[in-house]
Amino acid sequence: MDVLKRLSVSVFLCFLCIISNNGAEASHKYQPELESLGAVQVKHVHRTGFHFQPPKNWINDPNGPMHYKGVYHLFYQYNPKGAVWGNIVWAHSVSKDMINWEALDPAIYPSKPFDINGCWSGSSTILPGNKPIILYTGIDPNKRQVQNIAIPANLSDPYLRQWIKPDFNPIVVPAIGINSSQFRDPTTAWFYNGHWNILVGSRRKDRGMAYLYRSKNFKYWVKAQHPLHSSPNTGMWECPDFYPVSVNSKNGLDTSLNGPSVKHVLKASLDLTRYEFYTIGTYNLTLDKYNPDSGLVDGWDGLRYDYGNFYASKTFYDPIKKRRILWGWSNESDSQQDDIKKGWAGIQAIPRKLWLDSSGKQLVQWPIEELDILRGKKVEKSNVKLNKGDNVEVNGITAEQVDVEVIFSFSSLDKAEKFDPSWVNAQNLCGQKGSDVQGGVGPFGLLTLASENLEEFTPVFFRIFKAPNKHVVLLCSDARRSSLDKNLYKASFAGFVDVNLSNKKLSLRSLIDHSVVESFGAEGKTCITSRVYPTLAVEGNAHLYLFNNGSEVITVENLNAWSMKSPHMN
Ligand code: DQQ
Repeated sequence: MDVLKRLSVSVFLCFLCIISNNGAEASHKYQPELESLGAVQVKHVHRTGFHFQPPKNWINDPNGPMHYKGVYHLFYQYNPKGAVWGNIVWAHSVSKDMINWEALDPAIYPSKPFDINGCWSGSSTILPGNKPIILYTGIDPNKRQVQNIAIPANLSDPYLRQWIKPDFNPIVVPAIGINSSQFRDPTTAWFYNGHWNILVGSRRKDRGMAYLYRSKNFKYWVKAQHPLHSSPNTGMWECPDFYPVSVNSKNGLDTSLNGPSVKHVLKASLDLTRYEFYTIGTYNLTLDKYNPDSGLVDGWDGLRYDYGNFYASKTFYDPIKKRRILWGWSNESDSQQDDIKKGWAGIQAIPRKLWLDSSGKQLVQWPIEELDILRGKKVEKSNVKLNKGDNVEVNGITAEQVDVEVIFSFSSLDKAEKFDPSWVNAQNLCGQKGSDVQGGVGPFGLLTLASENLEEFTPVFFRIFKAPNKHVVLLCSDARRSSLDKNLYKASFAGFVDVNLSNKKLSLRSLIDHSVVESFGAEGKTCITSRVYPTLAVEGNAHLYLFNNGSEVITVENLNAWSMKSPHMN
């Protein structure tokens, strides 16, 4: 019976993996024949204007973001030799504002037995006395995943150009009983009761695990008896992140903080589906356990930072503006062959400030305020009525590189369609009820990256349903008609929005940047990033429209759109 049960769980997980792997290839597939194919030329047509990317080649996870002596540092997984995953090093860029970036030489690359087969993801911690330290996963000569540290060679260099890997590495190896190929991505350390603590992501059979390790001196680490948290049927937990959030302020908290007005967040990136989830809960210091709040679930039914192309994310505390900032990798949704032709793959989403919603039930995210420095020519609209079937163009902006904020309102919810309780999966619902399926209240929103005659467009829109005791709001970012190119992964990404509709308003902000549409619904309660590759709506031929396809008239109370300038990007 037990065997049967396990078999059916594995079949189910495999199935999940196939249907919902977020368009992303498993990121650790060694492909010696492809990984060092140098870029012949870099194709510019879909390169982003203001999102983080290097001049060429493959990138994935953001690693060890931090602030040090007036400089923001971003490290990231990078293949210096090609546009597919492989040859991974920690590339390094620095910035004064997290918008303009200067590339430095890679900070960490395979050079020692404890990382000779790869320098994989990890994080940074600022030790007392303002001393940064990096924790990362190295792949050793036996292909075991081990955890290492690296320290700056010169603390007086705010750019931290050089890193030393002490010979006493590795500092953590997979203990007996831990699968050595599923043991990686150490978190930022937090301090309490005389010890540093870190998590390492792993799995035992199908159970996702966040193993807990403790150290007094950052050199000798001991595994705690039990993991901080784990959950059945979730598979490998990559890139765990664990941090405190304030219950009564939007300010971020230093990772070691705890106390009565503090909740904790645990995030894991699920290798099986390439989706992330997070829970909010309580970190019990006596038992050294984390318990998600009741009603919050681990796994693919849980809450997500982003319901689209967004993975392997990492937060850090910015002491300058007292905020917690989230970085996430936005993977491509074209094919590997396309990436090789393009000569590049992967971008980082715009860094987001993140805080606990006043309900305590979810996080809220918003692009960092520094992004506003790129806002150029502005177009404004107000009090525009959208009847069913209306498309109204927003003229006068560069529609392929724009930041647009809209507030929509409606006078009544009476026409809202009935919600079927079997609609538990937002993405499936969006697939069923796309922007061209007429509704009651909605679909209404934006048609982004649209070609002139709407052969191509990526709609980002709301649809409101009536359930027995409440209204259900769906936010969709639907890539199905984003491109005439047939060989792309075109998902109808979607998430539900837990928002109070008593003021009969809904807001939407979209950051549109050539091949990415990054959207924030209801002031950052539900976020969706889509990667799209138009063939017509490119290079000056993209358009932006407002639309409504529901019988309830929608009013655009206010729209502000800014053509976005390009920063200095590596
Ligand atoms: N990417 C890294 C791993 C991590 C994965 C390798 C997540 O450390 O688990 O490039 O995308």
